[in-house]
Amino acid sequence: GKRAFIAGVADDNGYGWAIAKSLAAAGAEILVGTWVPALNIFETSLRRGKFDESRVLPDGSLMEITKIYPLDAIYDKLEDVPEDVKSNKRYSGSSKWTVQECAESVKQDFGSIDILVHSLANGPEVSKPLLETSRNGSKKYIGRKSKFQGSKLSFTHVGGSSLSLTYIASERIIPGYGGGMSSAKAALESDTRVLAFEAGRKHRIRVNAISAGPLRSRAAKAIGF
Ligand code: ZID
Repeated sequence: GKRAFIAGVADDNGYGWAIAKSLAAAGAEILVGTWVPALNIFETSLRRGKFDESRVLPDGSLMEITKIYPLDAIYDKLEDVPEDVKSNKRYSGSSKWTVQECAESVKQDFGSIDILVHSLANGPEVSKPLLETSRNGSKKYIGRKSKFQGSKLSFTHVGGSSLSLTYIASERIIPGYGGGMSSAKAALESDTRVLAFEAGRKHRIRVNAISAGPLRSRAAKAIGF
């Protein structure tokens, strides 16, 4: 079977969870990356059976998550993490949650993965129109998207597939899709093409993005969609 790492699962409402379920139903082993501040509640809820109903697969069995990794995709490596974040009590209880460390942990634990899903969302200024978005706000979002895709999560030696979620606001004006998220999706789509070319030639890894339809996830509620 294939092994999938899905970044961006912290409840059972988002795309990450739904994709994890589909992959599990198709026989894949599921690893997830969960935003550090959301890790505790996600693990607790999972343990207490809060998601059991939504864990049911078409064959009646429950989706198993082999391992949950703490992740904050804003940071590439430990040196990038500011002191106040390191010592923040929402972060200090976990370790190895930068992109690079997380990738290393997965490699140590499992050797390699076959499928990488990027299902992260969190623009710091999402509710602001682009006109009022700070350079920092949009830069943060863009950086995160492309960095994660380009990260060195170790794929199976040859082959493998990476998937991101995008939105048509990259190409057309969708009022309310603010905070530089439209720019981030445009960058993501461009990165997807370039990375598909580069990683395809170099490692035979496929890089794709799906333009998603509306889903009332936590992130979608935050922007009032
Ligand atoms: P979600 O909140 O379920 O998932 C986002 C996850 O990212 C959460 O688990 C967060 O904890 C996690 N996260 C945030 N910041 C970080 C971080 N720094 N490090 C690690 N994890 C972090 O939301 P979702 O499932 O909606 O989002 C998943 C992907 O789908 C995102 O890339 C979205 O942009 C994309 N997407 C979602 C929708 C939607 O409707 N939910 C649409 C298009 C794309 C969309 O907005 N019509 C209107 C709107 C839309 C489509 C059609």
